Amino acid sequence: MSYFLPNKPQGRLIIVAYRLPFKIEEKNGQTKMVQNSGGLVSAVLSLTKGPNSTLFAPHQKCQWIGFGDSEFSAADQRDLQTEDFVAHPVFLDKQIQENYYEGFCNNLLWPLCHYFPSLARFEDRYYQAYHVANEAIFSRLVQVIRPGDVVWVHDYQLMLLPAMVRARFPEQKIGFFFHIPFPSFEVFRLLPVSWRKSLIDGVLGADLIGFHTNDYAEYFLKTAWLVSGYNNKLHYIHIENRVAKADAFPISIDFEKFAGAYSDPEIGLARLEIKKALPFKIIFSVDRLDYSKGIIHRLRGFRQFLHNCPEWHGRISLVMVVVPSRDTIEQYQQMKSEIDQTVGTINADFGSINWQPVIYQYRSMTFTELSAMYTASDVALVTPVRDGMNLVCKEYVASRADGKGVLILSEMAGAAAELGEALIINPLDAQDTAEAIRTALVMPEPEQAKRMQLMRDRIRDYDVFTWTADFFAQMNMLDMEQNRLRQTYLNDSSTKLIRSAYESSSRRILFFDYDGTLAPIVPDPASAFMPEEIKTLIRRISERDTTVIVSGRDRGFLDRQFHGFKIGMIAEHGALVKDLDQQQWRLNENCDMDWKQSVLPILQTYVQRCPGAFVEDKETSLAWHYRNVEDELYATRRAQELLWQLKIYLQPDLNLQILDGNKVLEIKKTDFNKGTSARAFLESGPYDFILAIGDDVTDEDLFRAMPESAFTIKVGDDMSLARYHIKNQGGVSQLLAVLARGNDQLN
Ligand code: GDG
Repeated sequence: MSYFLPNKPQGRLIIVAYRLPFKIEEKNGQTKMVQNSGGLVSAVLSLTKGPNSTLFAPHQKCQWIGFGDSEFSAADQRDLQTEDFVAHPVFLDKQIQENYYEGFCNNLLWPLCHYFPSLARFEDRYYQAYHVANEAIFSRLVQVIRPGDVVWVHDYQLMLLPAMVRARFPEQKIGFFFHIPFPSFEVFRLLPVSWRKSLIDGVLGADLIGFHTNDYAEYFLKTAWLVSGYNNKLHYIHIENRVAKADAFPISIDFEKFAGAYSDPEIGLARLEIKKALPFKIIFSVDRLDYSKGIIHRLRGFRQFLHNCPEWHGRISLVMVVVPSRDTIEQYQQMKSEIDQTVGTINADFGSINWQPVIYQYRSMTFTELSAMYTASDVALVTPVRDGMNLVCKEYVASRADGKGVLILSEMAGAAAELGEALIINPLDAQDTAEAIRTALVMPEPEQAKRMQLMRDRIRDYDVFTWTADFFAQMNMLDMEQNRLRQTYLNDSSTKLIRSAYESSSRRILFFDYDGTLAPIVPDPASAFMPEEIKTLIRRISERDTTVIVSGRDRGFLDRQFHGFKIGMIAEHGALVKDLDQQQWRLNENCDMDWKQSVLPILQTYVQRCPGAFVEDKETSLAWHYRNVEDELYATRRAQELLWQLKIYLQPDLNLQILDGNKVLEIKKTDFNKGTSARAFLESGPYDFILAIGDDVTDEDLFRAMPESAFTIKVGDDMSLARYHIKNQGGVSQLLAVLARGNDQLN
């Protein structure tokens, strides 16, 4: 996989996350920084030191801002650095910390994003503390940041921060990554209106917003639209004068670290010890104590398996390690007692003096122990009821350098989107889990190896280093695209520029789209007429300059609207052309219309399925309009469905194309478009002033066909190739008036 990496490093990398990348240990009265071994830390290191280090200024340590505990407060800032990182700890008042972290983060955002709304607590004091905590981090960042630095904010604890940075430092490059699931709008909307808006607006302060899966990115895009009114196209979101992007970047692991562990002698010894102690099939699970991890459901599935398969009694054990976490919270304590009890009951009901079905440990493991368990076990049971990604399953797969082992994976983990060769289960379904355990235990080794190989290749190709490189490559590309994507609205100075170019030129050509540009969009297309003011202005302009109407309309309609004008016309998206002399229409090609018979019935079906939609049968095309459908969201979905079906259904040799226009899908022959027909007009003379204006997706062909020097203008705020935007159709007449005035002075 190759990525775009810029040659010119700009600034430093500033990571902002809840936790700092190291712990402080005290030895002989001296403080020592011990770097965390987590994936994010080494991934970040690869950005400032490894093959991707050209992304940032050379020889600069990574700056890392996060919350510090009491050990940090005792340390001097000068000591808070290692060879690679400089830590900037932020301290919170104990009460604020509690309301912020235990409260808003873990009693509200965490359960909500993991689809446990009944556990969510909506307290005002939590929200206030969340603000204070984000502001405290921001104040520290202000002391650290320099122009050109890139800020990368992590996770649900800091959703307000990107907007704070954007407001103070509008030009700063900001990335944001959300490590947990982003829920569907139906769940996110449970938050109070002002809270959900500030969270979404907060995140939208970033340039690039990353999620683990495409689903989460889509949920976020929809939420951003419904909560804050920002529309998106192809993952790009238009926010006033800039463009942000939300996309999927599935986090991964340091593949080689886990793959290499298999042949590490110390790990090999530990593996032998395990196999000696448990001389039968081993099923392994490890996770933090959390209701999202599905620990109780896993035990139910295992119990069901023991019930279904007595032949396996005495021949397997489930080694279940639960790592202590948040156990000061009452909910977590209750969950722990429930786990203790369930394990006890299973062992009592099915075990014997010689055999314990569940070996349960409530503790954390060293890396050696963990790798030994990964490589010793026959089956890994990863069954979260919700998980942003889940790295344990990727680590298990990477560790199996021997090609053995079976992964059972919950469909609710983000990782399931990438690891389709695992046995995918619904963790809430005990029978499904039990059946998968049985299948895993009898899976032949060649089958295990085949599945492992495919999953291992995939994780090796997209490891945590590729993940960071991918994120920053996208960030740089977005930076380069900004100018093209940015919506520059026509203002006084650009209008003046156009006017003076107009006045100083001698041979001018102007292209105008009709619907949505010269005439407002109205429910009945037959009554979309130009306001008198616009009609007069166009007449005045066309008397002096070459003026061309470029429309999707049929020729009869255009003839009626521009009767008596000295004007060129392009109808049906370029299929028909009428030159300035107004003599006759020319058909762009020999349009064989037989294809219509096969398309019309599909369009009519969608008229039935989407009340309010209608079909327009034009001379050279068919159009399915949905501008009159009341429920816009529903209509847009139906349009996408129809688009998809047409793409599948239409035979390639029909040479048809589908134009996804403004509330219309139009099907026509491929060999022409608004741009190709406009070019023929352009070639008719050496023009020194060229202007093209339109509102529709099909007008992008027109803009693309224009030379660099042309003034291209998009009506509306959708993404466009045009140089300028005008907010809405109402703004067009002002521009025409300026041109017509220029026109008058020239006359
Ligand atoms: C979030 C999201 C997303 C666990 N116990 C021990 C231990 N671990 C290591 C594992 C693994 C990591 O912790 C846990 O990975 P998860 O993916 O489950 O991550 P979360 O901490 O829940 O955090 C999650 C992740 O962010 C990344 O974006 O995947 O969905 O919730 O690396 O190996 N490591 C050792 N001993 C243990 O006892 N050595």
